[in-house]
Amino acid sequence: MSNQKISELQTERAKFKPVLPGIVKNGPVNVMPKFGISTKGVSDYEMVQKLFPNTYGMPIVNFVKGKNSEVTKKNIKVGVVLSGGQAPGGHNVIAGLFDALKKANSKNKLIGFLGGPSGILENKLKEITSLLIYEYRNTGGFDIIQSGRTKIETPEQFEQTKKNLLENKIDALVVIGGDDSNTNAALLTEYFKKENVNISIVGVPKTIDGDLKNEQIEASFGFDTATKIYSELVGNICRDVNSARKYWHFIRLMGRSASHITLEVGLKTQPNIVLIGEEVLAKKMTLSQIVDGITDIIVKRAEMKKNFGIALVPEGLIEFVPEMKELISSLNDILSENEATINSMNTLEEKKNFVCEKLPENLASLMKSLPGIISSQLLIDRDPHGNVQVSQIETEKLLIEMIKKKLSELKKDGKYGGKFSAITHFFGYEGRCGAPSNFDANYCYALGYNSAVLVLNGLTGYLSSVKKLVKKADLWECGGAPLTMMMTIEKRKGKEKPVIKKALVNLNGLPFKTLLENRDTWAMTENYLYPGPIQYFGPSSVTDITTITLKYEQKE
Ligand code: FBP
Repeated sequence: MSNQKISELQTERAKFKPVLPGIVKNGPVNVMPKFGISTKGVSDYEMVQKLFPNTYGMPIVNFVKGKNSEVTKKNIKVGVVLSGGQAPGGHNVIAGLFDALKKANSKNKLIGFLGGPSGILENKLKEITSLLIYEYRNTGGFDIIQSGRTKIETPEQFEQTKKNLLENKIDALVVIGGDDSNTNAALLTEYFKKENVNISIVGVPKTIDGDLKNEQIEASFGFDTATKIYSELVGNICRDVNSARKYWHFIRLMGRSASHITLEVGLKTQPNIVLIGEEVLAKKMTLSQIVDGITDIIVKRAEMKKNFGIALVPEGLIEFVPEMKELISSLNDILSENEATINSMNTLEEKKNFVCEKLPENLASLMKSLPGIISSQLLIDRDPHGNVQVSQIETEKLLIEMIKKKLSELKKDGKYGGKFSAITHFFGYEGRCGAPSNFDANYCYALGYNSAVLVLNGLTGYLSSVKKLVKKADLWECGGAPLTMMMTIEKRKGKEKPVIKKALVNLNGLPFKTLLENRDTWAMTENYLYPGPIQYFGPSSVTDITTITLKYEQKE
């Protein structure tokens, strides 16, 4: 162990032994894969099938009890890579993977590729040993091997990956990532099949955003811990607001496009306003309609002498406002088609003028009407997958600016007599590396352990799937879901591409319906809830609770 000092909590938390699902708890030798019927994609079936001729249609796998001594005979070397944004519990995925591999055969090896997928391309790696993993069990962060957002998608990158994995004698690669990283894992699997490369690829569903879920994947790991951390912070602000009674707090919450995080935190803390991007899209709301709705609540509360409140704003909101969605999509195309020209420009003003000339008239005037800070933020570099980096766009400031304008108009007309003093927050990075909750510590360990069982059974192109998550951990079910069954076709960087379908907030689902039923009351009252910090020790009613989202979704 290194001499680095660790906190008291870390010392105690290192002793936590994750509970394994009963089905795999006696090791990989005591389970057998049971195959279901063949699967198909989510939509655009023909096109997806055409793009994945060798891997499309594979069956779902469930692990059942059985003797499988073959898995102990092989002596394999597995690579693991952490891809994309951090999410609490990543270290436990690696711990579970490591323990299962060693349980099957002590000669099995686990190799970590450093700094995300670029570690594979640049051949930067280190062996995960029992001494190394010991320090990271039940801790947050991805620092054991770090993460990165490089993607492996071009034929040259596939070739380089093949070369490096073969040279390192890697038998299987476990990709811990979100929808985009697992899309690339699916493409790599297809490439290896085509090239007759005998290396298995297995994915693990990671992202705090909660948008990598479907019938086979009930939750992505990290969502539970991150939302608990944000809920603690929002709850604390609710209490501050109710004590001081003088500010409106606008809190933007991470989550990329989907509003799952905001919805979960909203249900846990019951603030006055909870905006949901998916609702804005469904109702085709304009920015000024959103602003009118918020302003109406501010005015009504002011009439009750309540010049304070809390509004939650999902970071992806801006992408769901139809006019903004159209603007962002046109900007994405212009930026990718004119990358070199735009990069050669020295000032933001120059870039803005350039894109405005290329935009259709209505979008150019929308771009020009936005506050300078927002229009500049819309032009920042896209991520390697071509997505706009919504975490860099301060939507809460845009809303406040527009609300202030509206309130001063109302004041002039004698329709508003209150005071509006707003404070902004952005909670995102605060939650991504938190020490995993008991749920995430167990779930991640199970996902990692299960990914090893998939690999040991020679399966490839699967996402580690651990289900029945509202039950106790020892009752969870384990198996694998083919990556191609999650695929659809979407436009990325101006081109039609196969992608894993992102799960957005279901407006007919119980989590959103619960918000809908309560939000008018929450708007006018101070029915705030204070969830407090994550508890790692104490009664199971507080240490082992899962998210409201998962609980309600499983009820449906
Ligand atoms: P992943 O989809 O890679 O898990 O990322 C999650 C996330 O935290 C988003 O919520 C956020 O928009 C984004 O990462 C921020 O990215 P970065 O870490 O590059 O700033």
